[in-house]
Amino acid sequence: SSRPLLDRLKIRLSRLFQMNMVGESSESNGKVHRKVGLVYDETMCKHDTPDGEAHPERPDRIRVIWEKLQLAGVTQRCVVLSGTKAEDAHLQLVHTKDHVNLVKSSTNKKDYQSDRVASLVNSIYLNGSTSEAAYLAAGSVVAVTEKVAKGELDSGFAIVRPPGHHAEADEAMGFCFFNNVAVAASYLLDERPDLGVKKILVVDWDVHHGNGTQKMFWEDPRVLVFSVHRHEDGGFYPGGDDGSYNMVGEGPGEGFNINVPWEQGRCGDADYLAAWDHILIPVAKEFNPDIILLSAGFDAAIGDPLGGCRVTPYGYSVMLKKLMEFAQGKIVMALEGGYNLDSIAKSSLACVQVLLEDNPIQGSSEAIPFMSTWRVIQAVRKRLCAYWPSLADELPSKLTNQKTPTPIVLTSNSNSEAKDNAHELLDQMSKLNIENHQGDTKVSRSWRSDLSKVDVWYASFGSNMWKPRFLCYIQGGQVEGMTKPCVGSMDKSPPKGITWGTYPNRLFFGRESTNVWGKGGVAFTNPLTNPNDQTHMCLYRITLEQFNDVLFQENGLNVDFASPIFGLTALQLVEKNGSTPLEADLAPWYGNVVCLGREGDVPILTMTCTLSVIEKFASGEVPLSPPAKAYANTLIRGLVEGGIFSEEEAEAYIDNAASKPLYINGASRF
Ligand code: Q9C
Ligand code: ZN
Repeated sequence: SSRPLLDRLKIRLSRLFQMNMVGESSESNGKVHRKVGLVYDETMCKHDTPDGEAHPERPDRIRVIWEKLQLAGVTQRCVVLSGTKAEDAHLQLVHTKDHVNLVKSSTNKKDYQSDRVASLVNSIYLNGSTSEAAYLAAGSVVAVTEKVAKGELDSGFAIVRPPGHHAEADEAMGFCFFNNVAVAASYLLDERPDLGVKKILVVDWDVHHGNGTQKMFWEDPRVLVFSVHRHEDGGFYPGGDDGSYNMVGEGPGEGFNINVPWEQGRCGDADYLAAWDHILIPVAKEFNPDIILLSAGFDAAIGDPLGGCRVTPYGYSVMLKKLMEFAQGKIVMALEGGYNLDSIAKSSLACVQVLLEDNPIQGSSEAIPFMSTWRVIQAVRKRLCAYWPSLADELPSKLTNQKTPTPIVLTSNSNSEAKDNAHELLDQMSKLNIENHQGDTKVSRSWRSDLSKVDVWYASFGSNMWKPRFLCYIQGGQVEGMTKPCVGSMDKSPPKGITWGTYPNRLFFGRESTNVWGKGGVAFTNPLTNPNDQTHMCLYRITLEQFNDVLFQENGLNVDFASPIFGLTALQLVEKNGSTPLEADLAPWYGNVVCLGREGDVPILTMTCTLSVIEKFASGEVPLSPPAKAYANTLIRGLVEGGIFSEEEAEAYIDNAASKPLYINGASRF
């Protein structure tokens, strides 16, 4: 394993220590603990990319979860099971014989490729251990499910990979080979009538739609499949109409398939809990399942590089707690996706603590759902109320009016006063600037007014993550650590929104000194993505006009330019191509605007160096250099005050970014 030695030692020590502790406490305090099963088997780590290329669905995913549970001392309080291989007959309850045989015999990429080229392009890789891992993943979920159904265990968590919910009857896709949860559900219903399970609720909170599971139980009223996922009108993986709320099942299964398709990313605890309170929980009460199988992907977690959502460990724990009220708490969690190692470990621990009925972890849900969330919830309720009468009531407007706006592009400037102020300021500025001719001012006036009508999210990864520092670029001024003040933007209105995101880009520090911070390297991010890399960014919603003023200041320019450095044409280009190099002499530092995605209609833009400069950093022609203390502290303050990291974690994050060499990677998107 690639875990640092220190971690392994810590685990050893805590294991020794906790063995004694548990021996004493479980007898002395007399509290009856719930029996929670955990499946973990290192063999499932052997499934990997054939030639060691980086991939988000990587072996360490299950290792970090297991180590987190060990370090927290919960594994000693659970029943730990090693992996069990699935039986072909059980796999064939939901898969075709051909598919099972294909996975069984697929010992290398070529074998598989020759048979099913199409499958390979649909987000699948395999090596000589894939088949074994896939059999273990499915068989382990079956084994723990059987034990929970029998009552040998109260609940369980199968920490397995490869994941399962995208796998269809005759197709591997989305990193999945066998549909682990579907196999387990069918096993109970078809093979074990003696256990008395007649109704199964499948809850799929993986950020992706559980297309495989949906299809397998499409006409089956014994299995109620509920999936909440990013959908974006079919634009988010696995895409198409399958994940829409109109897909309710057919024949006897009509009404027994429920999709909650988010229209946007950034959904967090508030959005998920709203879906729970106003869809899943009322339906679960009516359905009254005998057992719950949870497709527990943690890729809707905050910081996930693929998901782009913001569910916290606390949010997951509350969602799970609410499910514990059903089926006498008989819940089997099976890991699906989840690609931020830290997030999946923390979220898994929070969930196991719920299964153990430990004191709930601390957290708060101050945030309120997006407008789009209420829109989706109301649409789902309307579509399904014929089958589930508890969804028929209209939601109180007191509730649905409490919402954060869904981002949209401003098509007209509603704030004409602000505009006039900006003009006034501009006039004053131009009077002060002798080089700014009358004619230029006119041009300037119109570009500013045009760009003030367009909103963007400016994603910052350097000192601007600290809000007071970023505000210097808007309002002018100077904060601790800066050697000179900023002039600020023409339009001094504060950002209309602030949020955080994590992107698969490499953060690094380079160049020797700057005007504003003095000696030391400053932050850049590689415009090329790599799933192993992560840059945390603080997003500010500002106008494109303000974005230009930030760009001017970042590049040491005055803000009284006659034309924008990044106008509407450049914006169109960047949205199409991903990045746009700016005029090289004008913007020597942050001369590359990169589009990281969109939130609703609003593009997310960051500024970094160009690829040719990246090459110079990688070759050593331009130096990489660690940030000076004052500069690093500003980043740390931003990350801590933004709630992304503790101080120690933030320090480690910066240290890591400052000390790793920079490699030029191929661009890759998963
Ligand atoms: N543009 C699970 O989370 N992404 N699978 C493909 C193609 C595949 C995720 C993107 C994501 C699969 C289990
Ligand atoms: Zn997923």
